[in-house]
Amino acid sequence: MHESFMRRCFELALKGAGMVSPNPMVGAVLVKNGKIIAEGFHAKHGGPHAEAALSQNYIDNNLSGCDLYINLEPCSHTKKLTPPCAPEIVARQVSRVIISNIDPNPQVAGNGVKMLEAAGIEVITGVLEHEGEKLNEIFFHRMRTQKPFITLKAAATLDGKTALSNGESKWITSPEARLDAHHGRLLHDAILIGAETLRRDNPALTVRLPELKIEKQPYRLILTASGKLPKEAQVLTDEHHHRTFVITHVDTTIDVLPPQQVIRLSTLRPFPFEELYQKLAELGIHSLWLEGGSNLHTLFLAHKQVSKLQLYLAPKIMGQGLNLFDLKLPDIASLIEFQSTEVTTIGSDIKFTGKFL
Ligand code: AOF
Ligand code: ZN
Repeated sequence: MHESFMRRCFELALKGAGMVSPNPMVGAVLVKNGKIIAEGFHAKHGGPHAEAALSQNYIDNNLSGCDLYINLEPCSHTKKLTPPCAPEIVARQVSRVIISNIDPNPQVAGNGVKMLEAAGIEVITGVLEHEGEKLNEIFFHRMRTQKPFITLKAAATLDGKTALSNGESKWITSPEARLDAHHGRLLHDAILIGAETLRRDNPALTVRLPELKIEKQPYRLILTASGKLPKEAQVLTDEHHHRTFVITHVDTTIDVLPPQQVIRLSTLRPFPFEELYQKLAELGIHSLWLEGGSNLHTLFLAHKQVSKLQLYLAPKIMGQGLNLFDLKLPDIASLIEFQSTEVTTIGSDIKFTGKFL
C-alpha cells in the first residue's frame, strides 16, 4: 500500500528530469480514504517544491485524515529560493507523512521530520528507500561528496568492441538501448566527449525522446588538446550551439567558439580533474555523462573519476576492432571492480550498470 503510492511519487518526480538539477527530483501524492486526491512534483529548479505544487490542488485547507506521500523529507530550512515545506504541512494538519528518503542536504538532514513529529504528525520513513536513492543518485552523491556524479556510457559487442578498426560503429546496439541512453543523457547536466569522437561521428549530443518535449538540453562539452575542431560540426552550429563548451589548455587557440564558451585548464597532462570540476560547478554543471571515445573513457576510469558505468552490450561478436578501454594493468590484483552491479535486458541488448560508489 505505502509502496504503490511511493512508486507514484517516483513516477511524478521523474517528470522533473532534466529541469530540476542541481536539486532532487521529488513527487508527492495526497491520499484520503485510500484514494489519491492530489498529485504534485518539483518541475523546475527554483520553482515550487513537490509539496507546494500539490498544495495548489488542495481541496480544502484542513487536511486532517489525509496521508501525504513524498519521496524526500520535506525541507525545513530558510534563506533559499522557496519557502520551507514542513511548516506548511504542519499548518494544514496532515495526519500522516510517508517518506522514502531523509534529505541528505545537511541543512535539512532529519530536521524536516523532527518538525513534523513535534507537531504531532505521524511520520513513516524509509519506504522504498533504496529505489528513492537510486532515483536521486546524482543529488545524493553531490550532497555526500561535493563532487560531480560521472556516468560513463558505452556500447559494445559481446566481445567488448566499440567499433571496427576503421572507426565504423553505427549501430551496434538496438533502438531500445539507444532510447534508454537518451534518458540517461537527460538526467545529467552535461555530455562530455573527446574531440576525436566529434571529428569522427559529428554527434548531435542532444536528448531526443519521442514522448517528451525537452525544454532544456544538457550542456555539451568537447575536450581537445589541439583545438582543431570542424567548424561545421553539429554541436557548433545547431540551435543549441550556445550550450556547447570546449575544454582545453590555456594556450590552445580555439577559433570555432566565442571565448566565454572555452574552459581553459592550466594543463592537460596530468589531467587536472579538480580544476575542471571547479570550473564546471561555476557553470552549474554537477553531473557528467561521458560518451566517447576510448581515450576519454580510459582517462576517467584509470583515475577513478567514474561514479557509474552504464554499458550496453549487443549480442554480437566483432572480433578485431577498437577496445572499450585502453587500460594496461600490471597484474590481476589490479582489475577494476565495482561496489555494486545490476544487469538487465533492454531490447535485444544487455544493460550493465556498475557503481563505484
Ligand atoms: C527541491 N524540490 O520538491 C524538495 C527539495 O533552493 P530551494 O528552495 O529549491 O531548496 C532546495 C533544497 O530543498 C534541496 O537541496 C533539498 O534539500 C530540499 N528539498 N528540493 O528542489 C523538492 N522537496
Ligand atoms: Zn521543500
